[in-house]
Amino acid sequence: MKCKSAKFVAAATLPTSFPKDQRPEIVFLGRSNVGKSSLLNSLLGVKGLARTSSTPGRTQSINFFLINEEFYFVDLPGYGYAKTSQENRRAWGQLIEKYLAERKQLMLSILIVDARHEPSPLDIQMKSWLQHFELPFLVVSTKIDKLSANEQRKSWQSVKKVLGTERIIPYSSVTREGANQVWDEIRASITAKR
Ligand SMILES: Nc1nc2c(ncn2[C@@H]2O[C@H](COP(=O)(O)OP(=O)(O)O)[C@@H](O)[C@H]2O)c(=O)[nH]1
Ligand SMILES: [Mg+2]
Repeated sequence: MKCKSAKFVAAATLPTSFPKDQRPEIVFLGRSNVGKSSLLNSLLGVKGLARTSSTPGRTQSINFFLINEEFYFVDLPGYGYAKTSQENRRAWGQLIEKYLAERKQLMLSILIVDARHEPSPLDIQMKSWLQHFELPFLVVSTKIDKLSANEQRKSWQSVKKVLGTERIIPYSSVTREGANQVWDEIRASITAKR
C-alpha cells in the first residue's frame, strides 16, 4: 500500500467535530511516549505529519488524517501520563469512550505497546475496552530496533501472555520493520465489512 496523500483535517475535542463523511477509520492508541506519532509518520513515509512530541500528555484532541482521500488515520491522545490532572484524565476518558462506542466506520484499532516493557495495566484496560465495544484490534509492538533477536522473542511472548492475543506485529519506526504487515492489516480491514 502506498501513501499518495496524507492531510491533517481535524483536531476534535468534542464528538461534534468528528468528520461526517463516513469514510473508514483506523485508530491508533497507546500510552504517552510509546511511539504513536513515529508509527504514523513512518507508515505514511512523511516526517512531522503527526507531531512527535517531547511533552507527552499534552495533546487532548482526537486528530484525523485523511489518507489517499480514501480513509482516515485517527490519532487518539496518549494515556498514562503521570502529570495529567484528574480533570484531564476524566475528559480524556469521556472523549475516547464516545469515539470507540459510537464510531460505526471504525474498521480497525491499533493498540501500540513498547516492546521493551511488559504491557501496563492501562494497556490491559484499553484492550478490555476494545473487546467490550467488540472492536477488531491489532497490537503493534514498537521500538524493536532497541532489542536483540532473543529479547524480541521474549517480548513477543510477554505481550501475547499479558494481552491475550497473538495478533501482534513487531515494529520499528526507525527501520520500518513490520510496516508492510501493518499496511496489509489496514488494507484488509478497510475492504472488509464490520
Ligand atoms: N529507537 C526507536 N525509537 C522510537 C521508535 N518509535 C518512537 N521512538 C522514540 O520514542 C520517543 C516518543 O515517540 P513519539 O512518536 O513522540 O511517541 P508518542 O508520544 O506515542 O506519539 C521519541 O523520542 C521517538 O524518537 C522506534 O521504533 N525506535
Ligand atoms: Mg504523539
